[in-house]
Amino acid sequence: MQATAQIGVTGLAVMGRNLARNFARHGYTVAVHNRTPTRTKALVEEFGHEGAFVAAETAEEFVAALERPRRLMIMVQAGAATDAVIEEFVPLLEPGDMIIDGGNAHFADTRRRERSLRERGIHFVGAGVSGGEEGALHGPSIMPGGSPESYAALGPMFEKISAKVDGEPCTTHVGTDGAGHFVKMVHNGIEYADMQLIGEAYDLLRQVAGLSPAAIAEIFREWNKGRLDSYLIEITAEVLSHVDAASGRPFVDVVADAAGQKGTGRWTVQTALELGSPVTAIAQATFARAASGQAALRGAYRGLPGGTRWDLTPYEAERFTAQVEQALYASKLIAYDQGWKMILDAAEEFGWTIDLGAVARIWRGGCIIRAAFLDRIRAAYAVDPGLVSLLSDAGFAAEIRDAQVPWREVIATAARRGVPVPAFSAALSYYDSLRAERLPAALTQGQRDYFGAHTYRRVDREGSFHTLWGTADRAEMEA
Ligand code: NBP
Repeated sequence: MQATAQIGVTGLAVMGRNLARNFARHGYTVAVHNRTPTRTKALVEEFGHEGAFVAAETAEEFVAALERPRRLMIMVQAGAATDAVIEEFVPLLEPGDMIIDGGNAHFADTRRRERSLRERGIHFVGAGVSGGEEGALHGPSIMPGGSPESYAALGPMFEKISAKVDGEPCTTHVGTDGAGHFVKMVHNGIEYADMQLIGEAYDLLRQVAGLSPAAIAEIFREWNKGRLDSYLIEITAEVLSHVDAASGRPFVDVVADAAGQKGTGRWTVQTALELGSPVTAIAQATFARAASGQAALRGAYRGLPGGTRWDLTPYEAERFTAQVEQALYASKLIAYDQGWKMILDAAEEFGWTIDLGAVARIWRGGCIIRAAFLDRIRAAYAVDPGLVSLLSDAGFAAEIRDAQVPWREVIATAARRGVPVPAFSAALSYYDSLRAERLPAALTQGQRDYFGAHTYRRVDREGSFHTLWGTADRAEMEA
């Protein structure tokens, strides 16, 4: 077989097939391969007219079809399948060739694979791909990690097939080894938080303001014209205005209220615990999904006393709606700030150089959290690339200042009424914790020293100290 293909895609289920078509539609010759060859045949039969495909039945044919250095993209199930495919192809490759894993790999697996393939002279690029099957076909957000040399060879291709916003591609070289998959994981964690916050805003408007799903859909449409403008707000309005054909009831009322997850939110929280990154809003969003699925536990709690009910007048409902918008925006700002800080913490831990403004740029299109808001984040980093927090930016700080009263009133109302707002509350508590002059962590240190002689530091002197709690005079000694 003649080596004519600039890129090869192996794994032709929904994602791989659509990415292969996207490359072909942009003028690349694409070698295509799948473990089960019927998928390869089906792709070429159905979409062969869209561009230049080279169908390969065997791994050897596939590799032989690729121009050197070879660019081989794997789009198979994450985990063991990805390792199996790597093992199958590596003996057929040469130093300088590139393997791109576009699956949803855990970043630690990507780091392991990159290290092992580097020793064999092969560039391994863990690339987060966001946007689902539609994004894969029409323009995803692509988050590649790996060596700078591999990005030099792959970047122009990714830039062509990715989503574009204001003419700029939604891809960049995120960082070395697992940085791309790490950033994709945090994207999904932020997505969990964003969805949960929107869910809580809906629940408040429904339960406190007494509005119907259709009326709330209209409110979301209005919000989507302002600073909350985003794909998630847009689809929320669509879901809320949908009426179930079979029952004639609002769609949202006929769907079981137990939310699923594929595990990327859980990975974000597990990793955050290891890094010591307090991503509380993301964690609460993940736990909220878990709680929704605890049927027996919910049965045990159902009927226990809750808050006090009272009806709002139309004027009060309108005022409350405006307050919820403020609370949603402020909480969202905090959730994003937590995600960004987690990326900073990981960059320090793993030695990555990550341009946080570029991360905001590549999430403006193609992916699930795409939003006008990300342009603001990008602009904030353009002014100060070293921002420790989004709230160090004057514009965001002013918005959080303006949101203070409504943000707190909404959460207080939710508590009085007994409406659960785990992510709103987590965001506000995070904000209050970090702005506090003194935290009760001092007391925690005292307790730790009392029961475990863990020692403490003092505010007025250098060194580590331990109090002899069991003695009459409780003397302090330097540890
Ligand atoms: P799936 O995750 O459903 O995987 C199916 C593909 O994996 C098929 O091509 C299958 O081959 C192949 N495969 C399996 Br399973 N085990 C294999 C093995 N041992 N050796 C070789 N091939 C094997 O496909 P997908 O939904 O298109 O997703 C592909 C990747 O992209 C996944 O990692 C996914 O997490 C990620 N992703 C998915 C989305 C999405 O919206 N679906 C979004 C972003 C990222 P076969 O045809 O022979 O069974």
